[in-house]
Amino acid sequence: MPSVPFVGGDTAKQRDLASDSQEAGSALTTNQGLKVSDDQNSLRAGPRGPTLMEDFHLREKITHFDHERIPERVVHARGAAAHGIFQVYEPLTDLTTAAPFQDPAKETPVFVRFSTVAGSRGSADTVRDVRGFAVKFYTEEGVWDLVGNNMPVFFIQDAVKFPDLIHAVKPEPHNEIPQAQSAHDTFWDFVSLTPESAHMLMWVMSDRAIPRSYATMEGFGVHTFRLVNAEGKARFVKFHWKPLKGIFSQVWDEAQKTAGKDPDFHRRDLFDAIERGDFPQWELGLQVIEEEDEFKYGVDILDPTKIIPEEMVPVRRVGLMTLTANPGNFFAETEQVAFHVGHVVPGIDFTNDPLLQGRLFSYLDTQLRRVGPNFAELPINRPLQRVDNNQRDGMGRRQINRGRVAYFPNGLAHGCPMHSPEAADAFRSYAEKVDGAKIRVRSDSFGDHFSQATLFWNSMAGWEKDHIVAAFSFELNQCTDVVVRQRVMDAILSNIALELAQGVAARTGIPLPEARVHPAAAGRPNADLPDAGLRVGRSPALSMDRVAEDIRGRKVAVLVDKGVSAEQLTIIQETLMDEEAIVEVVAPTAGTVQGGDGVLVPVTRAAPNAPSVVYDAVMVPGGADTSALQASGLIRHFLNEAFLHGKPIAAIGTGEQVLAAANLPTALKEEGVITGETLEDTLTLFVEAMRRHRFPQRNVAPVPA
Ligand code: HDD
Repeated sequence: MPSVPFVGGDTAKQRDLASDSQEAGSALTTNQGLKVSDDQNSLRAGPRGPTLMEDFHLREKITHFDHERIPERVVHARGAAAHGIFQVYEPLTDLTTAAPFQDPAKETPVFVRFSTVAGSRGSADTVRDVRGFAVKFYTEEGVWDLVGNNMPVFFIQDAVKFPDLIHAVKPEPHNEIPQAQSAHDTFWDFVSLTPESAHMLMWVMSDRAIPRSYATMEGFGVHTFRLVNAEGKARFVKFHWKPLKGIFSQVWDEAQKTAGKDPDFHRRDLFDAIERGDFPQWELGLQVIEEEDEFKYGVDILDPTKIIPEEMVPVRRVGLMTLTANPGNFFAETEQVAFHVGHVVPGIDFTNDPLLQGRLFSYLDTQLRRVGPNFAELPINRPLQRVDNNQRDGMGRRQINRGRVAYFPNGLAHGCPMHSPEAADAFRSYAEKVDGAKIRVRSDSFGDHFSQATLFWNSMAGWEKDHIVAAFSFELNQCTDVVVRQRVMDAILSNIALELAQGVAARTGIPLPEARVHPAAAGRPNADLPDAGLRVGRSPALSMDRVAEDIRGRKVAVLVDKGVSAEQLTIIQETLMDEEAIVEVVAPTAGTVQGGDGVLVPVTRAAPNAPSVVYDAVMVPGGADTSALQASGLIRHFLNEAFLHGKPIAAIGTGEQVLAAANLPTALKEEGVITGETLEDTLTLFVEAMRRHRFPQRNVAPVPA
């Protein structure tokens, strides 16, 4: 499905929110409505005297300020969000009665919040972490929250372990170090004693954990849910979000540097893209499994540490989500939005996945603590339709429920509001038959912790494997406890793939286990489940080794200084902007530079403010003289770093001398360093190279001359 530009106006939710916004140009008042005569001087006894208690305006203003924060989310504190719409391609009435899936003409408003998990609210965007991908659908039958991640599995199989997992990954409690990182002893101590985390560890040590942008991430509902149709027939379903821009990441060194140079990198990218009309889009995909096929795929579909490979159950793309507007107020919308996996609409239901079951408790509980008992009344959380029930009062109540009846059954209010036993659009839980003894036991069918970790490894391209080895090695080299380091090797890595264990051993100095733990001892293969070919195979869908369809939204730095050919620069800008790339002219200093052809060239950003890590590719035009550019240490550093991070680099004519001054090899066309071509050919090759995103074989920066 082609990317569809959004042409509509505000979504129904944005119109709903707009009714709350302040009048423009109004006079400053206190919270009691008094016009304020002076907001810059507090009331005091004489010009040099003490401030008076009586100054109610000062006290009100300061008190409100003192109470401006609410508790940050215990996980997923750092995030950014946007409004948009979802549209289904064709009615899915055979599968579900869920409101967003009935009518292709219907635009369902959504609010989507992306997040990291471990860091606090002020932490950097580009840390190695799972990304939250939470979608609130404002349907005409109520709010549905699909609270997913950018990885399809999770670390643990049972919600009772969640506080332990989070305590282990968060900063260590005695010194609150390190911020937003899993690279420390307590995390690796926990996961090495929790073999069910092996598959998820592969995902978080892959480049999936350092996305280039939110728009280039996949999303997953993780658990198996149910779709229920009007006849009451249920099927199992896994939800996927497929980004139309493709799946692309940074590289680790780049991500770390971006965290310092632009901690708001992802937030800024999302905000800027929406402001310029480059609306991020994802297709919603469904993997639908008939109830009778529940045990057909060699894994327990209730186990959140497993995927059903797309090659076994294809992902059917059923609709398109487009993010069209930024929030008007970060706190009121992005901070106060309250997601809950238990917010579902008729036609969607749960399964007995023990992680999902625990989440069904946790999200409501956390919203009550974080936002308060009336969180659902806040503008960003309230459904589009009227809410009517007998719940009353509590802190921050907005609704004024008139009358004396707040109970059911009642006669005094004619039985209203009444429940709807007959209504087809009322929510009814799927009548799954449940019968079992009360036990604290995990099903044996959850026991195979390694096959899919191996499947993931087998499915990676060579460069992806290199990055995974490097990531495990980096993390373990940050760990100081030798027992922890060795346990990761013995209990986790050596059970996934010998090649992986050997690679990490070589980079960390951790000895390989003397006798490799036999896979059977580590809980595989699982004798209870039919082998559906999954353990030996590959799943190409897991690899990120792909080429983008276009370069829309990619950021190119064009390096210039005095002497640059303004004519070449114009052609470069026009060609790349026709491709909807973003082109910024970067020079050692801000302002303008004198082009070789006498034209003054405006500079977008000065090199100290324009680190190479925030660009996807770099181009150096020629001109009468590039000596000023060659002499700049910042420019040489820029080029070296871009080279190290595998970015497309092109130089035209005398621009090549700048590459030479930076000691870059110039004969590497296959690896995305384009030189020795005409301007036209350079641009064609450059766009092609940008569609490949990165050239990961270049992992060593040349030493600057
Ligand atoms: Fe969670 C937030 C996703 C397991 C408890 N979670 C939160 C958010 C996302 C996820 C996207 C941020 C929502 C937002 O943007 O406001 N969480 C997941 C996924 C999981 C998962 C995909 C596994 C499949 N979570 C999980 C478990 C528990 C929680 C097992 C507890 C038993 N999660 C929470 C929470 C949070 C939360 C404490 C923190 C803030 C919030 O809910 O609103 O309730």
